[in-house]
Amino acid sequence: MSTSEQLLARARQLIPGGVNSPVRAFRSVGGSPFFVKAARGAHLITADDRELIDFVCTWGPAIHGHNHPRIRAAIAAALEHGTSFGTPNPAEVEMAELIVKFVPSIEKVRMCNSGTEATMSAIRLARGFTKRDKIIKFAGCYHGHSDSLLIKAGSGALTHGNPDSAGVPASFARETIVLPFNDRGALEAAFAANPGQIAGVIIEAYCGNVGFIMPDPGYLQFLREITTRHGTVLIFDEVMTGFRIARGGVQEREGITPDLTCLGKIIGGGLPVGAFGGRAAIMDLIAPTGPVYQAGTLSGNPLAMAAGIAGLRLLEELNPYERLDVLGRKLRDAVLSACRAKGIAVQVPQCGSMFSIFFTDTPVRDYATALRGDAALFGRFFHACLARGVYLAPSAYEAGFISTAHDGPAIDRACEVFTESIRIL
Ligand code: KE4
Repeated sequence: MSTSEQLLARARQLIPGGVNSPVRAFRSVGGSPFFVKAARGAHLITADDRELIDFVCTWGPAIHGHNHPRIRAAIAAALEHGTSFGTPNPAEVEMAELIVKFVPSIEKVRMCNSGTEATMSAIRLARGFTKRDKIIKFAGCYHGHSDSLLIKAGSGALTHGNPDSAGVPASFARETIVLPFNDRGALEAAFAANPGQIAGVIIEAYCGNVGFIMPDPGYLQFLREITTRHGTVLIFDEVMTGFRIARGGVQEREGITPDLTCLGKIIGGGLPVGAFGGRAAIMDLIAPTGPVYQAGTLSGNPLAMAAGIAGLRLLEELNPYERLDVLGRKLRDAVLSACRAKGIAVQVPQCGSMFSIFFTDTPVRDYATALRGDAALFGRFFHACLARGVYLAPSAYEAGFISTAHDGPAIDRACEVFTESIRIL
């Protein structure tokens, strides 16, 4: 047995599925997950000493590649002074100043410890601000695993075929309206059917949890207009796209100003961090300045702040977004040309360092069209790439991520592997 197999056998005795997050379990692509003992740059090093080119990037945070020396040094320096104080610390102020500087729609921000906490808190805040109960989300969008949002969710929920999780009371689910992405009529109808009742709309403006799906031109502008018209809080869940699609996220690239924004992943530099922020008039309702309670023992802890600050400062210095888009286009073009040569239908939506691969001839613009992709073929493609040293997300319903560390040999080798893997499908 390989080291990974031995570890998995032990893990399965003690941890559900042997994993601490379902998407890691390879359930939709088949086979068994490998264990990783180290990571650096564009590579993972498995427990059996295989080196893999990594396009998961720990599900988004590693935009500078793994174990970047600047981030490592920042954590080490912070560690000299301790790990957590349970009091305000200077790094929290610096982090807040950076977030407000990068994301103009954010006037005030609260740190937490995961994307789930960020979106859960933003929903509660929208309800507290409007004194309404209903929220709108979109099929296939994943906003973490809080009860109100595990309805027709994407990512692992979709991968495992349980987009509506067990254990969520029907009374909770009734307050969540799920609409198709990219469908203006459905939005109009939902607001007409629930006048004065919709507290918030939460959206992944660029979807990254049902594969990668971008909005139709004008859709986000329409969403901003209709939520303003109805006094509904517009929440952009930029946990995945924040600081990745652009310095200021999708909202900067699209010129949209949401009322609240949820963040995570990149702002933690690989350590557990989430955040939510937005208009001061709304944020001031958060305890202790207002009646909407939200809290966290380790929120803003100095180690995670140090890692995140180092990562954001690097983004400020490097401004890598055009370079990342060049790498994304290289990958996209390699897959498109290989599939054309093979006669396989494929869609490769890509923007900057985010992409996904749908084996279908139908342009993918929502949950329904994403499901038309050939997930079994994706599974075969996934394993062909893995056998050749390239690790994609182990699900047809996830996005791929590229880091600045992929520039050079890694991206060239990955394009070769994609081409070879498609040729033998
Ligand atoms: P976390 O609670 O996992 O930190 O964040 C939840 C979340 C919220 N919003 C968006 C847009 C997200 O993509 C996520 C988490 N993304 C998944 C990957 N698709 C995390 C991977 C996992 O669940 O292990």
